[in-house]
Amino acid sequence: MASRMRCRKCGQPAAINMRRHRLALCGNCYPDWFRAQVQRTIRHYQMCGQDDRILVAVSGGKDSLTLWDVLLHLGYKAEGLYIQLGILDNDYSIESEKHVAAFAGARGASFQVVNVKETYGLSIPEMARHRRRMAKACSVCGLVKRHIMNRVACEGGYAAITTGHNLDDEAAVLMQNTLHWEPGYLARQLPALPSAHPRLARKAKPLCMMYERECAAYALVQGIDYIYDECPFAVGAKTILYKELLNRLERESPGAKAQFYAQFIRAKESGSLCFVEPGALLLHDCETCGQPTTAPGRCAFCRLWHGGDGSESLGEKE
Ligand code: Q46
Ligand code: ZN
Repeated sequence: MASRMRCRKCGQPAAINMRRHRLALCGNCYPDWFRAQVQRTIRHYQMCGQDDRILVAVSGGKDSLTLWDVLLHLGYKAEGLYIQLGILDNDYSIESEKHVAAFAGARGASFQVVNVKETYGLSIPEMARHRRRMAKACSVCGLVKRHIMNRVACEGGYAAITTGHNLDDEAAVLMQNTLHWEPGYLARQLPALPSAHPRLARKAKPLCMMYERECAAYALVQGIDYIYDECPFAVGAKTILYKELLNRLERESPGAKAQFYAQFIRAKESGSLCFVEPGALLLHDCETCGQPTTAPGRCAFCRLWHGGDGSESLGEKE
């Protein structure tokens, strides 16, 4: 934050100084600037049209609520999807759901909740405990969330599902995937992922060009009441280390993070960087749920529940 600097637009004391843009703005002028940046990203990557119904995956954290707030201000028909994961440490899931409900209530925005335990019989920590081969709850959680988001988006006829990933998230994932040379992940890392199948929803990350601190500043000046606690399973995540490394780079060289990510995306757009993902275009219908899957038979989500990959299944509720 910049206490002695003045807002470039109105001359009032600045609330945020963005060294990468050489731009300081006050709390009144900042939200419009932020929204204009996000709108530009949405248009450039053709994430959605002004009349489309969009689903926003919300966790109750600053980024997803910031995204929802921005989309509503920009006039998009943005409806929330909150996935109740059943994470009870520090009442994380209970508190995060309350924040989502309060946010939506204050803005008259509509949202739906999918409660994982009520729908499938086990919460995410319970699934992770049953499934010892998957060491981390995050592996199960990511799989379950992707499945639910896609199902809700397709069944509800939404034009796209949007998530609150910011530039720091994307740059950290890019660093991780580059250090481990993961061509499949690098191929799919895009601001907007078009649908490759009628039952695969379009995915978009409208905040992907905004720094995490810029999103936090937006939430602050807009008075968005988000959950400060991180998910307890996020502790020790590798991406946190990559974020720290990138922030060190950023301190030495303002704009370095943005350059790293944006140049990667530009190189892919221009065709100068191209990853060939074997079999990527060949999608099969899961024999159990019908969602697209890269291998014939059951999708990864259905294998988790009903078996089919030689490992213990979690059983069925329905
Ligand atoms: S919610 Fe789920 Fe994250 Fe928590 S359990 Fe891991 S993946 S850290 S985005
Ligand atoms: Zn399936």
